[in-house]
Amino acid sequence: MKTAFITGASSGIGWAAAVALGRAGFRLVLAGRRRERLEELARELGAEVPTHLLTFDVRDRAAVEAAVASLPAEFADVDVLINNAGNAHGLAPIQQGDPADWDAMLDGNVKGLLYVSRAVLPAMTRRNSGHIINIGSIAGHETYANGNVYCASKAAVAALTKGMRLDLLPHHIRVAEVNPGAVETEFSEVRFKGDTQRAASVYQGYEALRAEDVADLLAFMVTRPPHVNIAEVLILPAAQGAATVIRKE
Ligand code: NDP
Ligand code: 8X3
Repeated sequence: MKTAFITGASSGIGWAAAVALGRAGFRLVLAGRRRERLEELARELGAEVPTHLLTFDVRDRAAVEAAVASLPAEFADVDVLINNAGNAHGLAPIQQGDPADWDAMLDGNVKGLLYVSRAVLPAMTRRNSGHIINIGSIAGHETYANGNVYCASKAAVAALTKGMRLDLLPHHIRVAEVNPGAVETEFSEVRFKGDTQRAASVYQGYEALRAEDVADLLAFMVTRPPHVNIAEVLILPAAQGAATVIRKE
């Protein structure tokens, strides 16, 4: 049984990825800050999917290192790492941006991904085997008005994915990036700081992706034979043409 480590498993894409990879026969390390959500997910997965829960903030390097070091032997040899934890905080012109939001995005989406990868990688390089999927975004490839720092954080994920793929090539570690468009999750609730009406309006008038749509893709990618790396995927709702171009009914 292979082991998959999923960050941001307490919600949205990460949660759905856990369900899809559990069904595909993986043992799962599930990480997030909200312990009770991870426990609920483990219950939903049931006894047939072995799970180990890790509660930490990806921005806290010492906590990341301690959590990964604490993995029991049967979960320590991570085969698949899905760097999914992340969020947008705010949507404002740069001149009105809140530096606390900038810190949250750059520290979480960029440095958090680095901290988790750095902590997990020895288990892969030692075995010359592994598969890392970074969850980027259409926003990392197309900067839109007011998206400034979130877009920059995801552009960094795109650059890091390419850098990691090159550096880890000698170790037979596949590195890939999945770039979703609009997915209806808690993402907009977080971006708009709990304004549920504003968050809901993001997904009104068209059919957004469901987290399960992205999870299906992730399950497909991680079950390809070892010589195949689906290196970069843009996955959009059929109604989305570009980051801010959506056909609404
Ligand atoms: P959700 O808000 O539903 O989930 C975000 C997840 O990330 C949660 O499980 C949250 O867990 C975790 N997380 C956030 N910050 C931290 C942190 N500092 N430390 C640890 N865990 C953290 O959003 P999505 O599922 O939509 O987002 C998942 C990824 O997909 C993100 O990287 C996002 O940028 C990306 N994405 C989303 C799109 C969308 O339209 N929804 C489109 C393109 C990309 P907890 O709060 O428990 O810590
Ligand atoms: C999330 C999608 O378009 O809101 O990454 O930036 S978008």
